[in-house]
Amino acid sequence: MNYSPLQKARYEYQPKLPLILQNDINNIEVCYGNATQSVADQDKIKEMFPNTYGMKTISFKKGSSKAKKDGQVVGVILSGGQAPGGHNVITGLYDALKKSNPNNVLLGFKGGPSGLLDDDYIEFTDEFINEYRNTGGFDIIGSGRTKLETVEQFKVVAEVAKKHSLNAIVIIGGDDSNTNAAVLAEYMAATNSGVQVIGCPKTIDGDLKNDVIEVSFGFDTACKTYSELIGNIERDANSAKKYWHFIKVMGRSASHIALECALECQPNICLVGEEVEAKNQSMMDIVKYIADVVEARSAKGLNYGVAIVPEGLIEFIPEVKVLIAEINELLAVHEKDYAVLGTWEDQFNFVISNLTSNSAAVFKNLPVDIQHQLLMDRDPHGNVQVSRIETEKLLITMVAKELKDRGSKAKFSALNHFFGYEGRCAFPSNFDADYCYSLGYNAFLLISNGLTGYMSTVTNLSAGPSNWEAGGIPITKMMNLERRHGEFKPVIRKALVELDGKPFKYFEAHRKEWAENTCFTFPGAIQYYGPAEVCDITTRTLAIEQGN
Ligand code: FBP
Repeated sequence: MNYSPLQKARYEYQPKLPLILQNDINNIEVCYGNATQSVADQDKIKEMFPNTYGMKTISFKKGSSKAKKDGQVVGVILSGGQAPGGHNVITGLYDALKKSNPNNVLLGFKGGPSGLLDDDYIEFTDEFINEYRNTGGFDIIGSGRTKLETVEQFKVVAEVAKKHSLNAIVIIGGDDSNTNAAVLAEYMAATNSGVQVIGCPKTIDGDLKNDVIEVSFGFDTACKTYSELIGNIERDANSAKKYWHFIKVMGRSASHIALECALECQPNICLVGEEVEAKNQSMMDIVKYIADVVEARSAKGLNYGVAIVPEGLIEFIPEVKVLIAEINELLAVHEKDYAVLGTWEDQFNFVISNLTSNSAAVFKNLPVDIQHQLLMDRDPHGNVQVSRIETEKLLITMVAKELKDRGSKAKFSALNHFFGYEGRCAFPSNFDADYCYSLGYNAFLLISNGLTGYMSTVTNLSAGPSNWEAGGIPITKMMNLERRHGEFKPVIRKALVELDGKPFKYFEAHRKEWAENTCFTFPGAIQYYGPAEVCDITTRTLAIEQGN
């Protein structure tokens, strides 16, 4: 294999650990904090997780370790969408495990949760793992979106674990995948299988977040990658002065990525799904707002601009949200009836006749492409696949029509972009390389201390690795009940953009100025080498949240 100069250089990078994890593993002592409760639906979640509910928070201090260091056989999976840094979680876990005892074993199950069901695995060796240090992607073992939820599946996992004498499984994933981790941990505890389950918080979307998970890994690198591209487009727009660029960025539900890119690039418009929902803004309200900005800039001779559109916006627009919920329910309940419909006309009529009159009217008014996209298969967790709905094109069409209806003289020549997959496998930024390595290393400490049903946590993240703190949080603490596939299920609550949070408030205070004038900022490409204030900075969101 040929390596790029950067890949060769990144192999030499030594990720930084929090000070506590730099101690000899024998000198790291586990500390138990307060007992926890789920964020909502406490009684029901407690009933569903009798063995893993209410556990204490975990931190570590220098002291004498009672951890089990030998005979550790750990399995690991990558689950869900790719996020930069996943390889470093595995290398951190591997290094801690081998440091503890070189005879300890790490198995990587391939292709996500299905690797555990199919017993498709590799045993990591130094030679193999070294090829993946500090690199992007999930290709070390691959990923997948299979949901582990049935007792039959758990039994298979337990058999596979028994076959390999696994004492722990680490699930590296987002909110849905860590929901899988919690359910699996409960099953393993209830059946006295002796298998511990530990989660690691991954997702570029940044919506796996709470008081102890300050950010999910991959968010930093993905946002920096998108922001570089958005900044470049801003400079192009400012040079040519003839196009409006509508840029959809990933983030299946929450608008954290869009907001972070806006904070980094200061575009003319950034829509925030959570605000749209809170203010009950209809599709036409959004279109009118954009048209107003286009006209205001045009009046100053600025017939160009950049608008950031979060991928999840469509699900926050009240009338579309109701429509999607009705379609989800319909497709879940009438799955078989719908599957046999052969033509688009039959599908269209079936959907229209089963929707409420309001939703049927909304559906009929959407362009045919969007209608098709709203009916596409759900992902295995029951989510509509928003990355495949072309909201940015829909907005361009509707804004152009609105300007025409107004008899506007504004020139509106618009181009659409979608930045999604290109951000998910970049070489992890120094922040993500360090954070992920620490999460993996820390996961081993949770395992060796006999814990299960926990998520690995590293906190105080804007203060630099030497000030980071390591620990664990019970996954059930983050759970509530949500409607999925037509039933209520226990899931980790998604962290949406908080409209009274400091990052949104900062954006809100500046957006008028950014809309009417041209205040673009150009973050440039991720820098891996050079001054710390360029290379080691984290996101604006985290910096603003933590007052740095
Ligand atoms: P995860 O939540 O699994 O990390 O995935 C996030 C994401 O990148 C979303 O931003 C996007 O909507 C989705 O994955 C795309 O999924 P797929 O890779 O299956 O097309």
